[in-house]
Amino acid sequence: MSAIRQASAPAIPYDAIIIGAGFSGLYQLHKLRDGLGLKVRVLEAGGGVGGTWYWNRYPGARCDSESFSYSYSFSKELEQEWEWSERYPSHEEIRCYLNHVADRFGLRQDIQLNTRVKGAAFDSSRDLWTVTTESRESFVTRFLITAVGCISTANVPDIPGRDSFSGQWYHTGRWPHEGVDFTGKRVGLIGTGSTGIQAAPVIAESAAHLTVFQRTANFSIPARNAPLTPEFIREIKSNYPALRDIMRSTTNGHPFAISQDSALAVPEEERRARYERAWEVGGLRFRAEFSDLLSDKAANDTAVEFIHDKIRAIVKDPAIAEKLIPRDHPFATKRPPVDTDYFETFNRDNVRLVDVKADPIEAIVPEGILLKSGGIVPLDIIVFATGYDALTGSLLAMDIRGADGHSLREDWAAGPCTYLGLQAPHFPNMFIITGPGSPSVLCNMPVPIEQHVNWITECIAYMDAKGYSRIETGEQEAKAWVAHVNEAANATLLPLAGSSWYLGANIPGKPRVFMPYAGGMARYAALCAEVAQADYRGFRFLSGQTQRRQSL
Ligand code: NA7
Repeated sequence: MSAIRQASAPAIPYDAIIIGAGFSGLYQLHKLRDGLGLKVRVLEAGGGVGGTWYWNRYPGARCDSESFSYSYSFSKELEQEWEWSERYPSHEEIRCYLNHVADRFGLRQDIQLNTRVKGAAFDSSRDLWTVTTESRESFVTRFLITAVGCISTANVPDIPGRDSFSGQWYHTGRWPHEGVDFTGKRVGLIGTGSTGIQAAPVIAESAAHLTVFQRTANFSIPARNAPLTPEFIREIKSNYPALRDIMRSTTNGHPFAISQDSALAVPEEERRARYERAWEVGGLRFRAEFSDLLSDKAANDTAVEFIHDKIRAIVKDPAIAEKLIPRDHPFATKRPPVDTDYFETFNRDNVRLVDVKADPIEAIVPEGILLKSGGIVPLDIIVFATGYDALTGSLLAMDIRGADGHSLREDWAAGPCTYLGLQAPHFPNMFIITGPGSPSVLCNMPVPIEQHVNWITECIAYMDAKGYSRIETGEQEAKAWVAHVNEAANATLLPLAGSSWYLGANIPGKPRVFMPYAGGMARYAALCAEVAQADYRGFRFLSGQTQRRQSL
């Protein structure tokens, strides 16, 4: 606890309670405890650290950011001692990395596992939060920091008859730790987002038969995953500062620059040759080949046409290829998957594609999936790769009550409302890491995570130095920020993907609001820094109960 608090404040059990022990919770603990000397506890629902990566163990699960960039930058020693083995890290390797971080920085002693937070309530008379868990423990704390991840609350569609299924079913985000043996089984995979696209080729290799139930055809770029060579690792390790500079200077936090060239400004032949090269290089770099793929529909159409041709060239059966060709959204307006042999999988004899837009899933029956046409697809295992209640699901699963009894669920009934994605009005002393209204899922996640954690830590240090007990933002600030988030999204093609989880459109009844900040990571970080420099413009600080106004 800081000197100021020790001298003037009554004994308070915790300075900060952090919810979640993933990438963000681990770093936030390190910064507050080891940087500011605060008393901090992390409450984590899982039985281990890792957050999203603790739960996501489905076949083929790996990150689509390149491994060396999907890492912390705060410790030069950590950067040098950790060795990634492949271009994209597998879920096992990411868990190893995060467990190594937890051990190396002595974090475990302040992390309480198997502890699901049920709710939290703010006491305005004392400027303190009381956090309660499902096992009825409670914790009193000055600051509440949610590090609950953006894609952690599994969406299992409520298909009639699910519980009547005589086989096994699994959601990819709740995968059994012991794995699932597909040998000799007839497997149904529902969903063709990043997850389904990663899982299908791996499941097809061991299952007797795989049926992929596709509602919306998706774009995918070959990942070109491969082991990293010792020379490459040496090169990365000697260039980390420059690579981190690139990551912090781009819109999306990835370690490559986005081309300045418009796709429309180069002759067709050159454009095709460039797409061809980018396809061979693979991964999210494909999107960076031209500057305007996400801002100009005609430019985007050139990428769409190229990818359509690739799907036609890879998939041998022209009728199946046509079904796999995405037509309802521009390229990269939904989170763009990267794959290993996804389209090739449909050339296998043991794989079938069912277009559930043409023949919808009517029900799950004991023997498999019943389609509207009356046909039954017989199955032993159903895998739901049906995504998440993203960005708000995990926050609203808790009953969070702010000042004057405000409920986060009620306040956000029409959509999330935050200032900078960092705080909601009426929820003083509560910070949200990579919440709605921040760049979060539009980026390589460790970049916004480190930026948020650093900002929150500096803000708390500032408050302690000034003797403030409360920080809160106002409705005007949040409304203006939400308007800016909309404006930033509307300057891109992103809202054109009507069924995207960025818009909440994948969850029945969820308000359709474009949630992440599309104005770019670098611009966002500069804005946050500017706010901090201007004595936290848009926030109000109070000392004790004196309600002294600052900044607003
Ligand atoms: P996504 O991207 O939300 O994909 C979910 C998929 O499941 C998508 O194809 C959906 O079709 C499909 N879906 C959802 N509900 C149904 C029902 N009821 N019937 C048929 N199909 C359905 O989730 P992922 O797990 O793949 O990826 C999430 C993120 O994790 C990813 O973007 C990376 O950031 C990591 P739809 O497109 O809605 O028609």
